[in-house]
Amino acid sequence: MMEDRSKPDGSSRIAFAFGPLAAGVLGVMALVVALVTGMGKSDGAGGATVAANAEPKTVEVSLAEFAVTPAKIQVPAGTDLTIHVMNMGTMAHDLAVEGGEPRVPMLNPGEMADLHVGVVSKTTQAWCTVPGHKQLGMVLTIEVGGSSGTEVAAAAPTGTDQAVAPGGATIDPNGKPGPDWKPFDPTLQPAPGGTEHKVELHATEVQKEVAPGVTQEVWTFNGQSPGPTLRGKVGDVFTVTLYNDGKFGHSIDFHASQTNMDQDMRTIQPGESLVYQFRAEYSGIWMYHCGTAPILHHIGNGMFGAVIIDPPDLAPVDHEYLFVQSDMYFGPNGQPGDLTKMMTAQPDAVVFNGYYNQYKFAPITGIQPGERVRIWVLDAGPSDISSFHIVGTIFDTVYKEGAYLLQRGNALSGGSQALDLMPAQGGFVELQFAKPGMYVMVTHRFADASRGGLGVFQIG
Ligand SMILES: [Cu+2]
Repeated sequence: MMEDRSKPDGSSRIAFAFGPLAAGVLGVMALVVALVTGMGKSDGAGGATVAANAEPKTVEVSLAEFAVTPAKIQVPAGTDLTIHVMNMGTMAHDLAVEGGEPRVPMLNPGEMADLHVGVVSKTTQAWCTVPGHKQLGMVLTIEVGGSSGTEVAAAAPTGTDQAVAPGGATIDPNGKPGPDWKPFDPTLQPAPGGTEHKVELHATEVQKEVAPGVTQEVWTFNGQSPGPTLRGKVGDVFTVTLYNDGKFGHSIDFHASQTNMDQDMRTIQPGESLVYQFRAEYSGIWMYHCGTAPILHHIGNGMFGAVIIDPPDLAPVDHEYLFVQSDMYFGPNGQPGDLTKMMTAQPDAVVFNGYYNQYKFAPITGIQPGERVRIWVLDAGPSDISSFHIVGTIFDTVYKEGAYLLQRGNALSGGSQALDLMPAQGGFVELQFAKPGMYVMVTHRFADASRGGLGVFQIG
């Protein structure tokens, strides 16, 4: 043991170092033995009152991705229960009894703490409060019953039966964006000069309006979703410093790079930083995203963005835009998205650049008929597809996943009506608007257009 951080309220958190062998042994101990031991009558812990005749017991449980082991403990009514909690996982976890208290602090891998539940009189639950971890199965049932105090060997939790309350925030169908809302500027800036790009990204969780009447805790890079766009040319070197300014572990995965995931893409805890350097070897529009488990939750909550590496000899155009499509699964207002919904891939909203019907509320203007327009599209998912189309136009140039499907001026080329993208795919289209007036852009997967995947170009 390296350190004993006893706290005045009687709870303690102990950090200990152990090698892989010891970790394995401890893990097996936690799984197989799951100790139930009688301990001293009064441990002086704060919280619940200890009845004079309460039988004290200490039960050992371990936390890992994504389970509490054992998943169920059984104690006789009236037991003065203490849970010895060990984090045997590779991420930070905690454990809080239903209602939020009592709880143990966030434990880093290898740390342990005692959770004094107090006298238990009815069946209750405790779970890890890191968003998404409960839904993935990190729930402990404390069952009151029997008289022996024996532990029930628990089956592995499935996760899917630990559904959160149904529902979540709902969009006001006749609503408008709130007074503080600002549309996400879809204008794409040209690549900055030079061949080396230094970028700072800060992982943060922020409150953000994402639809009329819906504010979510959006997980972001630099407070925005999609995150900042990085742009350069083949051969350029990007040196990205990722700072974790958030509450939870986060990481970053650049699809534009080729590297090992255990180093550059490792999860860093709040307060930590890492440097991720890569040389762009291929052109294209590349997704980047947080890769911390559960990845579905981190992407679904907004942690994605685009890296654009211009193809050689990219022709100049009059206007260039970027639309990142993503699917959203609302939690209650002010909360992160609902991981259980994400696992069913039935979104509440499908959005361009992070807001429901964003460019219907704030149409894109400033384009004249006949001007060349290039539109980059990235499907960030996490799960939905895209069929990008602009009503009343034909694309004369289409570039998808590193290759031109069509190129203007090629006498053998026809035209294109939609750019189809799977999650994590991207490309661009080029077009000219024929006449002044209104042109609607959609994902032609119309169920998604009706869920917010729609915008307007006001031409002329
Ligand atoms: Cu993350």
